[in-house]
Amino acid sequence: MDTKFIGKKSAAAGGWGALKSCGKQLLQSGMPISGARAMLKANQPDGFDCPGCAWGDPEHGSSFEFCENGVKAVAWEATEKRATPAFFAARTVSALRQQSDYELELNGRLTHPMRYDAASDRYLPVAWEDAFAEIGSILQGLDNPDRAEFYTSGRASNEAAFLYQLFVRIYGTNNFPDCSNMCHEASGIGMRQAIGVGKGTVLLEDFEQADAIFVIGQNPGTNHPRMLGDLRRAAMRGARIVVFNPIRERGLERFSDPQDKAEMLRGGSTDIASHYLQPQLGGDMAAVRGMAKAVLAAEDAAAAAGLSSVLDHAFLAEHCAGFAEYRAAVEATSWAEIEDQSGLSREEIERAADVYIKAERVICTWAMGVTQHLHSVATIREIANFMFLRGNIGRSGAGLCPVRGHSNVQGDRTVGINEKPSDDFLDALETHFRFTVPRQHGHNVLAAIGAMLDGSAEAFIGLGGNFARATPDSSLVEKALRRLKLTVHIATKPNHSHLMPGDASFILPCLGRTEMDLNAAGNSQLVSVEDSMSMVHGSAGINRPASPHLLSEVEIIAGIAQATVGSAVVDWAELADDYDRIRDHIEATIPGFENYNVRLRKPRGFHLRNAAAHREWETPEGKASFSCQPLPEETVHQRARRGEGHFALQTFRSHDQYNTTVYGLDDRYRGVYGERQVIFINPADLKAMNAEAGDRVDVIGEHSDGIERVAPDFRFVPYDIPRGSIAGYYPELNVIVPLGSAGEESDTPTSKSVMVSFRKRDAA
Ligand SMILES: Nc1nc2c(c(=O)[nH]1)N[C@H]1C(S)=C(S)[C@@H](COP(=O)(O)OP(=O)(O)OC[C@H]3O[C@@H](n4cnc5c(=O)[nH]c(N)nc54)[C@H](O)[C@@H]3O)O[C@H]1N2
Ligand SMILES: Nc1nc2c(c(=O)[nH]1)N[C@H]1C(S)=C(S)[C@@H](COP(=O)(O)OP(=O)(O)OC[C@H]3O[C@@H](n4cnc5c(=O)[nH]c(N)nc54)[C@H](O)[C@@H]3O)O[C@H]1N2
Ligand SMILES: [Mo]
Repeated sequence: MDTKFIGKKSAAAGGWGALKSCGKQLLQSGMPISGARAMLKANQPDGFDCPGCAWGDPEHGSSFEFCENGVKAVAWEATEKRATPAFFAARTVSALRQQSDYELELNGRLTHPMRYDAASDRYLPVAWEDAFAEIGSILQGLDNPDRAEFYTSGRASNEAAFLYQLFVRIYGTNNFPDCSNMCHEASGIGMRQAIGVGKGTVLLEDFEQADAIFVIGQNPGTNHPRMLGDLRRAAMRGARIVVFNPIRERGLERFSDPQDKAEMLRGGSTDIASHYLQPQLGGDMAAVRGMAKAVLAAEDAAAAAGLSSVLDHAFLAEHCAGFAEYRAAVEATSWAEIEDQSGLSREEIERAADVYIKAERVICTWAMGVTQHLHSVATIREIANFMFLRGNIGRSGAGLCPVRGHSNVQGDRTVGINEKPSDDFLDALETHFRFTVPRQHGHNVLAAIGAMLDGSAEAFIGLGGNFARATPDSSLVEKALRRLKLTVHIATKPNHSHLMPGDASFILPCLGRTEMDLNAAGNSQLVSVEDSMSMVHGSAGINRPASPHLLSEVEIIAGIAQATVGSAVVDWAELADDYDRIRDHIEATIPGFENYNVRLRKPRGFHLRNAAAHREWETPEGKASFSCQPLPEETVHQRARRGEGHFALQTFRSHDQYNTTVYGLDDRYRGVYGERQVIFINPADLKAMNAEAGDRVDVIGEHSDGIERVAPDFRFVPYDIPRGSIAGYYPELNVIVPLGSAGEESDTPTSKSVMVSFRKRDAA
């Protein structure tokens, strides 16, 4: 068997490997100088916000915070390669469709607005004004504004996102499918129910004070590398780090900090996790309940022995509702159930609970390993329950920390990208701008796809992103896009969604975050973003734009808006000419943005107040609310065990990708090189199937809806992962993630628990 693609794993995350990879990235980008210049300004007070992730920035941002994947994101945007009109003239759209995600973006930055020409099956250049006029006239011509879908990817700035939602609501719909629907939706919903605020309660400084940090379903070594620095500092001063992850992720085991010269010279590294638990996919609610059970048992034992209590009785009495019911639910959950569903032993869970009990201050962080399951909201409620037991919220060094994905996904929600807007927000828009706002809730991602498939949606506008590849059943979604009257993509680089043109189709190229955005008078415009810690800060690009024909996202939205709804309510051109004016409108309609234009220009920006962090509970009960659900009757992993040859599959990210953007074909931390069509699987499972490393198989979707789903030609990689749970990369595997399986309440595709089987491919 050919297993050349399986190689050595990095000994630790970070280190010289990261530096080497950076150098390579900068060289390949063809723009080392500008790249390096850009790098030095990332996440600095007077530079741009790194488009890599939504981790917070340190107070003293004077020295560059090194981050390999931040460099990749910046270099990827700063490439010298260009997808020009000549490039498009030389290739039909059908031919471009044969390129992989990796190859497509490698073609470089888009330079001109383009319009699809069906006769030649090519994209041809179009004048901005003509594009706006045609888009406006098609949108005006729809019978009903609810027949258009307005997608947002989480890189858009607060200013672009606010202007976009304003335009769309004046147009008359709340159809705002956004990447959040596939990402942290469950976190927002679960936390709003539990603590009244759908955002994390901690600040970066809290990581300096926590005695224990629980990291659940997250791979920061790849996706939030700057978080590793904070975890490492915590580990070095003796804080315990407890990881829940079915896969042994390098960055959570050991990290060598490129900022630490002594460590780099020694070739040393720091152990990150003090406890590494490997649950089955979807087993976290059971695991957390098990820890709660252990905490309650410890409380009983302490009471019997006359020792001081384990629970924070004062917090429970003063701040919480539903504790008695929760205790009963925990008692009703047996250890047998917990062990079977989590895949962890009682002893392991008790050891983790012991860390929790002994720690005065605990932070719990999580990401997609928690949010992309059927029972994600229930799991997040359980995490909150667990944290309430010892009052681990609303005091320093403690709290809940969902680690966001896209660099401004949290800000986009804050400024109104929401298909279910609150009445307060709509009232504020109506009073301030004096137009009748649409009140009916709109479409999220899955509803938008449903509407495209049943013909009730006729237009799709994408503010960034790669809708057709990021969504489940991606081959169906591609077809759905092609049936529309209008598709518009505001983008920086070509991707597969652009190659699914409707009757009229436009690619509108915009400035990236790292590029200078000058207005008519030549003044540099500032945008703003909000990180996972609710810090809002400014961002101004420093690189020369990839093409003189680019417009900023704000200008593009203003152009479409002017052509569609005119300037009766808002003078779009005036707002686009000075983003301070947009911020004045945000300040006037959204709480927390007082004095926005002044505070934004402070070095670290400002913090949006989080009531729960002050122990003010904006829940119906006015308290922190325990939930008392039973565990799911059966998870996909448990069901898979009953089916012959069935497995629970999670789809995650390699070290060389940013969502659907594939930077390269290696996954250094997992020892895979030059290949993305792989399945990580327990060696005992391979043996039981009579299979070996490198064997080729088709992955077959086994969702119970009778639809045949096949991801062809994947190869096995033996890996340290529990038996029955397997893993492979998104977006390639999105063809077998079923649209019909969505999280309860969150409606998020269940991309971390897909039932599959394998079909051997002929050795030929
Ligand atoms: N370089 C880079 N940075 C990124 C991104 C990127 O693609 N590249 N994407 C950005 C975005 S939009 C997001 S949302 C974040 C994503 O950040 P992550 O959530 O870290 O992303 P995933 O790769 O999906 O990793 C999920 C992790 O959860 C684990 N996991 C999966 N299922 C389970 C489970 O049931 N239980 C437990 N306990 N663990 C589980 C997986 O093994 C994996 O380690 O990163 C952001 N930052
Ligand atoms: N199976 C599976 N599916 C998933 C996930 C998973 O873990 N598994 N994760 C989900 C998650 S968490 C998310 S957030 C979504 C991501 O879904 P999206 O946000 O839709 O996808 P991205 O890949 O981030 O978008 C990449 C494209 O954005 C454009 N772009 C880049 N920078 C800019 C910019 O500055 N402005 C504009 N206008 N465009 C820009 C480029 O053209 C690029 O091709 O995918 C989801 N899908
Ligand atoms: Mo995300």
